[in-house]
Amino acid sequence: MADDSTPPETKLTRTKERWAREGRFLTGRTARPESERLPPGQHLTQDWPVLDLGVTPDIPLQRWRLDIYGAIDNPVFWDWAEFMRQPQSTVISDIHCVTTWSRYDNEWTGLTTRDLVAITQPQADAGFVVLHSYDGYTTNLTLEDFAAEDALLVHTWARKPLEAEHGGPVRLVVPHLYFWKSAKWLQGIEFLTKDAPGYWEVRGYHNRGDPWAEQRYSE
Ligand SMILES: Nc1nc2c(c(=O)[nH]1)N[C@H]1C(S)=C(S)[C@@H](COP(=O)(O)O)O[C@H]1N2
Ligand SMILES: [Mo]
Repeated sequence: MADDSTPPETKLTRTKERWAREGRFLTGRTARPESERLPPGQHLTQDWPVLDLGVTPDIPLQRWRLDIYGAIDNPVFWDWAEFMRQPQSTVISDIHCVTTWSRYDNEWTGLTTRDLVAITQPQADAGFVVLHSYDGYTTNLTLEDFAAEDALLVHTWARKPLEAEHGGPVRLVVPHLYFWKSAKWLQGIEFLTKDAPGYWEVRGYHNRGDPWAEQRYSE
């Protein structure tokens, strides 16, 4: 369950913190999405690696809840049936992970963040969003990045229920940023008037994470 305790360190989280200190994988090149599909320093993979803090929360659908709250006019606290009654969209997009793998043409189905914003009505001074996950993970986005046209809360991948190892029952997908911004096992979405850096953002990773600008690490 999500709580306020810091998730445990593992070999992988320690390695990734070291990469941030060393500036690992930075190429110094830049590329434009229009001219090249693969961002600088990335390589293509056909399979779909699993990356997380090392714990896969088990969330039966009858216990699953999504809390959406903070600087919004219409907070919602959905159970599974209510969440599934929201508007449904399907988007195909590419994944770019900061550990340098990319995966093309993933078919995602769920509630777009645009529809979510229309439902919850962020207040005029709400410029930031923090995602809270069932494993204790957090990550932050500007409201603008969160509400990107192709971002969505996903329950279905390639027409099958999203597997637990990839963040099921529900994860966020924000395709235009490195994949650490796409929180798995989503439990809460908090709208804020001030930015609040999340798990990786306070451990050497970039606050925004644009793969085309190679925003891997914080300065
Ligand atoms: N809740 C949660 N979400 C998370 C993470 C995590 O540890 N916990 N890891 C992030 C990172 S670093 C990556 S690269 C992607 C990996 O998603 P995947 O395992 O489906 O490939 O999930 C992101 N979302
Ligand atoms: Mo990652």
